Amino acid sequence: MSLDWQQLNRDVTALLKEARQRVLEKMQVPLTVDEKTGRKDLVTNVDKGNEQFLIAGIRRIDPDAKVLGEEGFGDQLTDVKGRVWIVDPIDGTMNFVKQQDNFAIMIGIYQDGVGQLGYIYDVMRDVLYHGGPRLGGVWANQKSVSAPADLALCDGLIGASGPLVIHDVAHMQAIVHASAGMRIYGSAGIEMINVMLGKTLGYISHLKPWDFAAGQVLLNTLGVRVSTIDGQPLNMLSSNLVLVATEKAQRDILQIEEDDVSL
Ligand code: 2AM
Ligand code: CA
Ligand code: CA
Ligand code: CA
Repeated sequence: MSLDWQQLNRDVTALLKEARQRVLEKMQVPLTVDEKTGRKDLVTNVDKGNEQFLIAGIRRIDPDAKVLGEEGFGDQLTDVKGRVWIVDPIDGTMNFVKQQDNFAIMIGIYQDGVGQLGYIYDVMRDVLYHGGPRLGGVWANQKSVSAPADLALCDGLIGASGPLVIHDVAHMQAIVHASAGMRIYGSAGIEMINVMLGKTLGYISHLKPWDFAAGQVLLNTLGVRVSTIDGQPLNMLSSNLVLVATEKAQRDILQIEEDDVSL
């Protein structure tokens, strides 16, 4: 049951590099785009093909593990016992379709619900963010990433999903108002990279496990808090209103939630 995590990391890195090449090749021909729940929730042939490719690779690397994939090619999970790989084959599908940029391939590896390794691959910039407790740090390709500054909410930019702000869910407008400004990138993976790099101090969005699994491992390794909007641990099998924030900004945002202030 003892696993060589360094070897596993090399295998996952090789798998992701190959996945990226395949995605770039498929981008040369017209995409097949379908709606999932509506016109703003898309899936393409590349999302599906890449998930199948990644899961086949994961089965070779770690045959005993369970796999949860957004597009449904993995296992049906009822619990998070044992080793669980969580896969988002294309994060930011709308960006992928409309911009051919600002999307990511993501994998999170958990053991009994505890994050072990995370991978967020910024495909167009060719930067693979990877790390976690099993590697003792976070890297952007070969370069070590250091912990972002612990900024208070008023001292930095906050990432958000558009609908939350428009509908003012969970005091989003008050939070944005208290920050230095809001940014919307349209990909949970790219948003979490920005927090890791200190470009934003946080990110708030309604997310599924495959949207936050990789980022949670990487961010926690850098001392960034990942919780529900109420400061509770995330449920790894359902949707969560996710709050990513530096320690100080998390405290500020939880205070706004508690005070129930509005603009
Ligand atoms: P996806 O592209 O993998 O679906 C867009 O704001 C971000 O939120 C993306 O990271 C997107 O992931 C995620 N997201 C989660 N649920 C979504 C939904 N129902 N529709 C569109 N994007 C969603
Ligand atoms: Ca999707
Ligand atoms: Ca996603
Ligand atoms: Ca996706």
